[in-house]
Amino acid sequence: MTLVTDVALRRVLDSRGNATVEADVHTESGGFGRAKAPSGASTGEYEAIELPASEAIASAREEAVPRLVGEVYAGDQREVDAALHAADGTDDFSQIGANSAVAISMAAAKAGADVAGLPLFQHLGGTFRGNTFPTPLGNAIGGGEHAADATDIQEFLAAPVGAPSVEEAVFANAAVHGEVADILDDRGVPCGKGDEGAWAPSIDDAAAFEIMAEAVETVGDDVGFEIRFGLDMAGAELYDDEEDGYVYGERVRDTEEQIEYVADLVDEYDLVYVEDPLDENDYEAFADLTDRVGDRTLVCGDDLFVTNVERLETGIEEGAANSILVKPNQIGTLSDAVDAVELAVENGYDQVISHRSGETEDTTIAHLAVATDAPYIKTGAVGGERTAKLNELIRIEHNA
Ligand code: 2PG
Ligand code: MG
Repeated sequence: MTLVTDVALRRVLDSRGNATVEADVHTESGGFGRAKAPSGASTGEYEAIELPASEAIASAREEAVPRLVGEVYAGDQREVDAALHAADGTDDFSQIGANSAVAISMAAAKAGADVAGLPLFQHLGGTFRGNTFPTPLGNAIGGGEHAADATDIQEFLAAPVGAPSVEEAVFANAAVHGEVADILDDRGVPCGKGDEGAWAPSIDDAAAFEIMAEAVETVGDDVGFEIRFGLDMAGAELYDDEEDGYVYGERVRDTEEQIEYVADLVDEYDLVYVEDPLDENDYEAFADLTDRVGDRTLVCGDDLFVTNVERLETGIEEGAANSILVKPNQIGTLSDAVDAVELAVENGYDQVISHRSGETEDTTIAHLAVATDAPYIKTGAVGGERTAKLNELIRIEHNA
């Protein structure tokens, strides 16, 4: 392990054209790591705080860099992340920004891997990993906060559960994305893409379900393995306090109706995955739904858990959800993200490692998914910032 000798921070572009934080970590023995923070649009109320990039950089230069340079070893991730917490001094990274924190945390991990001469996933704990791979969830149709005038449900995700390799799975998702375009074209529906590269047509959710069902079946027949699909409903965005229910255009569903609706969808479309079907404050409703369909689908908490061990503990106690979405920038460091994974796994919850809607070419989450043996990774289907992770998974599979 070698001492951190320099931490450089700068503003770079993310996929939405917004400024984000890039961190470079250098070590005494010439190790180097570079990482960038992603950024959410449908952010959870309880996420760690992302500051404007310039502010986060200025604050981290003042508070964090002096606690890292000459003070911590790049290979000791816990020490690096503890220094970030100490520099910040709050419980939500509102002082240095979770965007600065996560960029430095991930860059230090890469520098540690560089010093050790290991691929990042091995450095992160995956020495015996690399033979099983996460199934990629590929966003093919989307709306909600990620695209205007499209579906109410935020993401319709292809899930190539029967794929024999990550390579075939990645190509299957791209094929589903392409098949959706053909179906939309046949129906004469023009459309652009949302923030994550999914098609964002002006159709209702019912039409999107039909199109997804057709697309996964057609591509599944073509490739000869099972492809199912799932959803990110981003329930906290659909939920309206004043309406006391989930708003779908003109229609409002109260909590009971929402649970019923989702349970019916799971059965009608054989959904393999349902993320945030309910509001981020409603553990009880999550528990009710999990009770009903948790034996046959993954009920995943994203805004519900925000990669936060305390919120996950509450969920476990209440039986809310059976899987957790893991986004390192929601909590600010890799150590915190891994703590959430470990607690999840100990309690029989599956972890799904995830991108954000605002992304960069950073590939850390591909390595985190392999390192933690995650059954799923959610990182889009097409678009350079998404394929950066997917292609990295293929390289890991090929030991390249
Ligand atoms: C989500 C994410 C990623 P955002 O809700 O799961 O798909 O979206 O990054 O906008 O929170
Ligand atoms: Mg989500």
